[in-house]
Amino acid sequence: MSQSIDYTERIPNNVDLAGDRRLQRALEAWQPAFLNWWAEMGPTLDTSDVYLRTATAVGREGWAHFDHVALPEYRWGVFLAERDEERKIAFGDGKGQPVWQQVPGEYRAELQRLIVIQGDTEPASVEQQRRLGLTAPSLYDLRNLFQVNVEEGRHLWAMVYLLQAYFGREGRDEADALLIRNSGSEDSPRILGAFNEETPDWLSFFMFTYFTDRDGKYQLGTLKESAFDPLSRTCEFMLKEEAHHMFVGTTGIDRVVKRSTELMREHQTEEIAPHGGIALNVIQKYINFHFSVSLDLFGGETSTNAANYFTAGLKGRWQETRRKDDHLLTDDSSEIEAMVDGQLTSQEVPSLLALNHDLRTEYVADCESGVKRWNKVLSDAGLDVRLHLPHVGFNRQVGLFAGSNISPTGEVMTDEQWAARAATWLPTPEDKTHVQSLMQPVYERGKIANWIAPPNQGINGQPFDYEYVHLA
Ligand code: BYC
Repeated sequence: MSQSIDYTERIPNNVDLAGDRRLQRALEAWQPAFLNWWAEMGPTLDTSDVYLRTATAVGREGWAHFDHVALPEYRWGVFLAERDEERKIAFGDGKGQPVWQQVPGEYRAELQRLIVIQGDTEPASVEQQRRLGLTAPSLYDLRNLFQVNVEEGRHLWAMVYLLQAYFGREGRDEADALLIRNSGSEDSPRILGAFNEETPDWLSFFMFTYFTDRDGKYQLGTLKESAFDPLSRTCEFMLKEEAHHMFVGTTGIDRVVKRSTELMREHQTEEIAPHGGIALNVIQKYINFHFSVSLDLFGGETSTNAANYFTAGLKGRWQETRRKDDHLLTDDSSEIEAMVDGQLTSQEVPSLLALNHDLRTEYVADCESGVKRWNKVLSDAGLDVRLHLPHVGFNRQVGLFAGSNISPTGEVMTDEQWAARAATWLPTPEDKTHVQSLMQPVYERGKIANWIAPPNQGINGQPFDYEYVHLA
């Protein structure tokens, strides 16, 4: 298999699609439905072209090419990381055996389900973000939004390829259904909770790309370990694209915090809303919300689904091969938080049951790195105030904390105490309205909205005032 991508095909790919007529026809039949979906549910802002990167090869070198591209003409396709002929299953019952190139009958339903859930999130995020182009703080940010959107579209292609290539008629039906469910729809919503929330403003977008895309990073990391090799190779390449999405989130929040500190200094007050800024306590509330909603994406802290996926070799742990244990976990136990008689405590459970918790713990540690960065911006500005991640039990709808009232600092609250304090912890309608009021588009080259600082550098070595987007 060659690692370079064939762009002469109707569907660019590095999987020799031309050599499999049946599959090629199935994907070519799905392509117009995808393009219709993009036209109807994709970005609402009309543009002539956008400075985008497109993958040219999946290897370490030279995998991206930058050019101005009309969005509907972006070359979505099917790109898998190179195959490692020697690859062996790293965990579970099949440990040490060769990885699978086909779907074993006994795991068909579970694998299909995992791929459908993963696939469902990708177009969902495009739908959630579709109106953001109307209010971008700069052409640079507008370009980044569209880069994220086209790549999420490609990640949908990645999952649809797997469904159509390996899951027969049911897979084709699931591929169609991925374009029929819609974010926030009453009748056919997206599968996971966070993907039915709105992304109504750019602060939410940066939080989403920081916290929710990072769940994507960790889930893809576990699917990359899968014994089903085509899934593993797909996820490996998706992870490369994902890094930019999280960069958008990390630096986006950096820049909002930086601008807020500037406005605080300039006006000698924390109350910067009247001066067109976003107060630090509002940024903290957005962190609280997006972090807690993203934690729900890990499923329950204890999960027999996760144990079964692991034992079967379908879904591993984050960096499975670097873990120093037996990769079977049948005799291991783990400590997780627990709620007993209304009190927060901890509990020993079999490690196999605690795999969602294990992944979530890795994720939380990674999330801390951004908070550290943003706090450095605050300390560099000579401020004592700090941003924090809330307690993992705060505002949860899924798992063992669902139904409990836990404050950001981890105290268990009564319903009355919660109701009295919730507005200080989560964005209120007033906070959202104010943030929304700041969302005025700035489409002049080199200009930036008042509520956010410009980036330290542009994209692909271009200056900040580059023509990243030509509007229609
Ligand atoms: N919402 O055993 P449990 C991304 C269901 S993001 C609604 O505790 P499990 C991206 C669950 O389905 C990454 N339902 O959980 C980011 C189960 O239902 P059944 C997406 C939920 O199965 C930004 C029941 O509750 N990828 O890529 O161990 C932009 C009990 O579940 C939720 C994946 O998630 C929820 N939040 O774990 C673009 C990877 N949580 O079986 C893209 C694939 C749980 O009783 N998915 N439920 O009917 C999985 O690995 C797992 O399905 C989950 C859940 C981690 C999601």
